Amino acid sequence: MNMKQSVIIKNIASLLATKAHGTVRAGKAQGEVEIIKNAYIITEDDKIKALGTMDEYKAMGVDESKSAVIDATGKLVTPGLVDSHTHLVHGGSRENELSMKLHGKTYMDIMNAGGGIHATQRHTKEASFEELYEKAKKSLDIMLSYGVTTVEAKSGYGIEDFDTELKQLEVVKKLNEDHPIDLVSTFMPCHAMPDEYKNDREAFINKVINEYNPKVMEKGLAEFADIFCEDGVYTIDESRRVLKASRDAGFKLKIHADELISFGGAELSAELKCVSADHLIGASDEGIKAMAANGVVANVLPATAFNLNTGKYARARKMIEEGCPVSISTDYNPGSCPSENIQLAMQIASIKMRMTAEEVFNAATINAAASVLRTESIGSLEVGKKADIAIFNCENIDYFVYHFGINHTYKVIKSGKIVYGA
Ligand code: IZC
Ligand code: ZN
Repeated sequence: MNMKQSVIIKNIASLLATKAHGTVRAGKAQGEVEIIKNAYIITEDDKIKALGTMDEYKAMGVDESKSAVIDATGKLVTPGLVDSHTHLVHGGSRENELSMKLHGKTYMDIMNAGGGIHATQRHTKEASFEELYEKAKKSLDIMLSYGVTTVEAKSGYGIEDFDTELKQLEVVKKLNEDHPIDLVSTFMPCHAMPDEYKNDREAFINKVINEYNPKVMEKGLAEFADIFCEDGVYTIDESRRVLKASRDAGFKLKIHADELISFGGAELSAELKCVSADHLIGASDEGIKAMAANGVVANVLPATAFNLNTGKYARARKMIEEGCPVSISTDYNPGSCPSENIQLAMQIASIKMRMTAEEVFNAATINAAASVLRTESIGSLEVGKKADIAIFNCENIDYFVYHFGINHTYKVIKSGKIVYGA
């Protein structure tokens, strides 16, 4: 018989737990958490077995001899963080765009001049599978070091070059097998309009719908489909058509909506009942209301807003007030957010979007799990869920958000194994 693997974390200053069944948190509940002071948590194999106060722990008379025991005196323990929007797999980098930005060029100026996504497209095409794998693996190691245990990863740097799209998705698949972090895969060929289709946009869209979608589905390489719906990229009507067809092909839906201007992407996400709409910097009042009414997760990407440096941030307060569940992700990518640091994204959300520490933690855990349809297994610490646990070098969630720009992580446990800080 196999020995059961067990980790005991005890003397925890603050345990961010959920005794009731964890589910997406919207409105007032976005700001509600359950904190157990002087707590313990025990895992068995890949699951959470028990949690509670140290008084309860002592009364149980636990035999510690067969477990890895972690003393978490003075530490904060939370669910493993979920980064539900990244462009993880890509070739190269775009630091050459920094001085252009400093001289006043916008994201779209750079893209329209053949840089931006088009530059990364060239770098990703040139890179071998192994190069992409090694680069993305390094980023996953960094994410893990920040307390992240689940990451969504998109294709979208092959675009019309379908082999490169497949190469990206195959890298995600292999990393999901090899790396402790769990990956959720998203197919996003409509990330830019290829030059050669500029005068026949329908032809490219037909290709995506009729050729690419069925092939990716058949190979089982992606669970979600996404599109860059934005002025100068894909129109509302094009996005509607592509997303509907993607849904018919079997994909769950995400959308890059209202990142740069108010464009109607939030409204479209509600109309299509997308699982999440992401960015939303320019989302309208009507769009936010419609999203709330249709259960769309508002996945805000504060580090991108910071780096775009237009001074505008998604209106998280309005979203929470209207009842949208808000999640926070990095948007890690080589252009608009060259940073894997989800802790910084959470801190920017608090400072610039006025989200409380409670709202921020729900956003990066249970609501982020909702934006990848994983609330049944991850996103909260409760008995029976996956033992994905982050331990931070601070006593409470307020301190975590307040002391910004550093890495608070002490240890990370993924599926019951100590995978960082062992
Ligand atoms: O490479 O610029 N916004 N897609 C939409 C991105 C940013 C990624 C990039
Ligand atoms: Zn993105």
